[in-house]
Amino acid sequence: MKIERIDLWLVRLPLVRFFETSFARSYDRTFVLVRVTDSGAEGWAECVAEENPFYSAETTETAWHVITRFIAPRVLGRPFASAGEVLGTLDAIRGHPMAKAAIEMAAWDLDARQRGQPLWRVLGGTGQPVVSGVSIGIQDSVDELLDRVERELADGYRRIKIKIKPGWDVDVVERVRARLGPIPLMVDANGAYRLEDAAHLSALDDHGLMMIEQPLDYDDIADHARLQARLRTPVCLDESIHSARDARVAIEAGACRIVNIKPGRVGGHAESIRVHDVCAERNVPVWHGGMLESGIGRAHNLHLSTLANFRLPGDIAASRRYYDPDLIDPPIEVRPDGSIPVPAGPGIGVTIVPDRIQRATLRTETLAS
Ligand code: OSB
Ligand code: MG
Repeated sequence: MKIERIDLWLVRLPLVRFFETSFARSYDRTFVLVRVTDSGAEGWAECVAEENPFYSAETTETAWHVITRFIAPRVLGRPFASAGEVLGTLDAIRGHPMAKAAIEMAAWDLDARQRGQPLWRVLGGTGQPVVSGVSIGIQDSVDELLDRVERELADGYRRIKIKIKPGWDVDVVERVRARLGPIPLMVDANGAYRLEDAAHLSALDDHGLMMIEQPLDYDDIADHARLQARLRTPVCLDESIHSARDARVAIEAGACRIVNIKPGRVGGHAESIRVHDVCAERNVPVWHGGMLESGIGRAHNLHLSTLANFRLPGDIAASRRYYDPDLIDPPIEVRPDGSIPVPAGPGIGVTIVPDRIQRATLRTETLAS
């Protein structure tokens, strides 16, 4: 495989409904779309960096800059035996995992298509349908949230995650339990708490949550270990894990009992597999997170989610929760049993609609060897 050309699109899609976390409310999603080409064969991926540096330090603009100035010159025209070699050629570039992952994941799609294989097969997955949960943002009222939780369960989703922040946490969980009983439920704080909040957070222990995701700061592991020692609820790390080494260090420190994998956050599929394996060796379950991806990123996530240690429902979900229309047709759909079939066919296996990309495009750039 050789990447002869890279095309970038900066696109903006309206969200079907706003999405609110502890750090921001968004009404649309702006992201960088990537296509890599080798003698007519294509590979596609999207960069999960957001327009603002609130989830992580990267933004759409830093990703564009790093891809065009530093990543493209290192990968264009270079022969790769497989896409698994791409990330290693970028070692001189510190950080910027989302920018690296965008190119690396597009290379995996290209590699799989050239081999005539579905992506899950080259990643080492099973290709079995993926059990899906949903992530429900902070709402204007608890009643609104309860209605949404009910609707998602009726659609078949097998686990509910609600976003929390100070002032929207223990009471909200209590009301969800009071109305809906022992549903598979978890919470995600996106780093909104401090270790001093441990006593308050321990009230969550009475509610049988599957986990609390990223309660403390985005770059913290040590205080998560102190917090986990004080909670019965398993801590899951998202923002804090950027590599297999981070996962190993966090597990050894007792900072988490579950790990969220997002390939964009760790530099792509190859590093995701290493995170997956580090966790599997230590009997720590992983699950697949989401970054409000279009169908292109969502398809990548589905294929990766079929590796054996993805033992808990992921934040994958159907296209129509996010974009209508999606950039792919047919869209990703969830079955009544809450599972999502993995697209068949070579690579990510979805059909991209060029017109829809065109309509969403703010800027493009082409890089060639
Ligand atoms: O923390 O998992 C997160 C969305 C954007 C940024 C961070 C997160 C999220 C989600 C949504 O929780 C997951 C999804 O449905 O794509
Ligand atoms: Mg999260």
